[in-house]
Amino acid sequence: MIRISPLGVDNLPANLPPEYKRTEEKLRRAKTIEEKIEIVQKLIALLPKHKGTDKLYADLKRKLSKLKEMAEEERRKTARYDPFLIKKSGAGQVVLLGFPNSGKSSILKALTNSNPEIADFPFTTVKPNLGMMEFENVQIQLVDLPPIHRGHVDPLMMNAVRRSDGMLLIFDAGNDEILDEYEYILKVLRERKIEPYWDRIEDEMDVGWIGLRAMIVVNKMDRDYAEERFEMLMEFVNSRFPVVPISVVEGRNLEELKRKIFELLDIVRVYSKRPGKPPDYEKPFVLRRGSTVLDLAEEIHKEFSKKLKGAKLWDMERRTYRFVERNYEMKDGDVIELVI
Ligand SMILES: Nc1nc2c(ncn2[C@@H]2O[C@H](COP(=O)(O)OP(=O)(O)OP(=O)(O)O)[C@@H](O)[C@H]2O)c(=O)[nH]1
Ligand SMILES: [Mg+2]
Repeated sequence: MIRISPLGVDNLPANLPPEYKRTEEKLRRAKTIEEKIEIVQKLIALLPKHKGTDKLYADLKRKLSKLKEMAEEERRKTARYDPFLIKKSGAGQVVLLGFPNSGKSSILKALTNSNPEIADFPFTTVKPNLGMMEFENVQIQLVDLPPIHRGHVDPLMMNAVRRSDGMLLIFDAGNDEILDEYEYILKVLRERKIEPYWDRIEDEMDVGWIGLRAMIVVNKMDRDYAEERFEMLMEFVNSRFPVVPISVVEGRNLEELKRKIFELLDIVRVYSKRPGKPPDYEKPFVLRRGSTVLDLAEEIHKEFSKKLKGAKLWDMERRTYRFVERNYEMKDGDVIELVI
C-alpha cells in the first residue's frame, strides 16, 4: 500500500502547540469521516497562523474539503435502506468477519445473549445479528455478519466494518484453505481502504484510509489436524495480529477470547470520584486509550472542562492520592477526582 503524508508531517514547522500534536494523533485513530472532519477543523483552529505554517494550513484546508466531499458521497450512497446501519451500543462495537461456515454466528451465540440462526451449510447469515457481550463491568456489542466469499462483497456490509471499533477475523481450523482465506480477507479490506492493525500504525495514512484494530480467531479447534493448521496460520501471520484458538462446541478458550476482545477495543475504564465519596465501580467511564484527564472532564461536562486544573489520582487501598495534570493519560482502572 502506498502511504503518503497528507499533513506534510515530514516537514512540520517547529513550535506547534502540544494540543495540536495531541489532536493530530487523534486524527490517526479516527474511525469515521465525520470524526475526521471534526478533528481537521480543530487542527485548523489550533494551528498558529504565520509564514512558517502557510503550507500546513493549505494542506489542512485541502484535506478538509476532500473529507467533506467523501462525506457527501457516503450520504448519497446510504440514502436508501441499509440493513447494515447499526446503532452502536455499549463500550464498543466489534464485527465478526470470515468465510462461510467458519462459526461466526456460533461465536456470537456463545458470547452473548443473542440467538442467531446457525446451520451446517454456508451463507446461513444474510443480515447482521447483534448481541451484547459482558466483560467484567463493561458491555461490548458484537455484530455477526454475512460471510466474506470470493464473489461479490456487499459494499454496505463493508461500510459497517469501517464504522465499527474493531474486528475479529474468524477462521475454521478444519479447513485447508485457511492461509488463502486470510490473504483474501486482507485483500477485501484493502480494497475498501481499511488497514487492519494490532500494534500502532506508524505511518500517516492517505486521507481515505482508516486503521481498524483486528485480531484473528481460529474456531473449531476440536477438528482433526486443527492444531497443525493453527500453527501454520500463526507462522504466516507472524505476530502481526494476535491469534486466539477456540472451540465453540467444546467451550474451549472462550473466556480468554472475551478478554482479548476487550483488549482489541483499546479502551480504558476510569472511575470518577467526588470529594469524600467512594467511586462507583459498577459504572466506569469508558474512553480510548491515550485519553487524558481533560478528555474525561469534557465527557462529564463541557463547561466544567474549561475550569479544570487537573485531578487527584487516587490509590484507594492506601487512601492516598497524587496530583496529576490535565494532560495525564489515564490507565485502565484509574480512580480520578477532577479538580477545578
Ligand atoms: N466442530 C465444530 N463445529 C462448529 C464449531 N463452531 C461452530 N460449528 C458448526 O459450524 C457450522 C457453521 O456455524 P455457523 O455459526 O452457522 O457459521 P457462520 O460462520 O455463521 O456461517 P455463515 O452464516 O454461513 O457465514 C454449524 O454447524 C456449527 O454448529 C466448533 O467449535 N467446532
Ligand atoms: Mg452465520
